[in-house]
Amino acid sequence: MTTTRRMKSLVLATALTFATTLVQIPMVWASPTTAQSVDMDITVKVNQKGFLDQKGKVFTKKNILQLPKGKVVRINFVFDESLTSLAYGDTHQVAITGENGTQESGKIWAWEQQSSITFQVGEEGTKYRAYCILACIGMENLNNLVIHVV
Ligand SMILES: [Cu+2]
Repeated sequence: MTTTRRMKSLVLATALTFATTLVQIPMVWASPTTAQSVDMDITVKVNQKGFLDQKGKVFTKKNILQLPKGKVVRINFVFDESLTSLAYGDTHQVAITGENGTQESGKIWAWEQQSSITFQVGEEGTKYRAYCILACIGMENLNNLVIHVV
């Protein structure tokens, strides 16, 4: 009886530790933004050709994604593969790396077409980089979305 009870509390303690860890990891980056409201929503389409702006124009060195300094932005990554394309069966998952580390979106695919990353933008001149972390068709076009703070 005592052994069973001890076992139960041990299992519970383990489960609690695990649950707490699970909650804490995603909070590291997100913590400054959770209490704040979002200042700006930005849509970035994702397909095998690259990251595209709202009008469907690919982000390049000449078409750079710019974010306003200090604002809390929510970048919504939208699955944009064409139904007729092989890549329609693909899955993307985007990470953004910057001065405070890396934050990941959820997976986006045919049945779950949108996922976002929210963060507070740094000072003017700060740079971030976004890239797909899955092996996908067109991954060579999804490895370096340059984001500048203006
Ligand atoms: Cu991808």
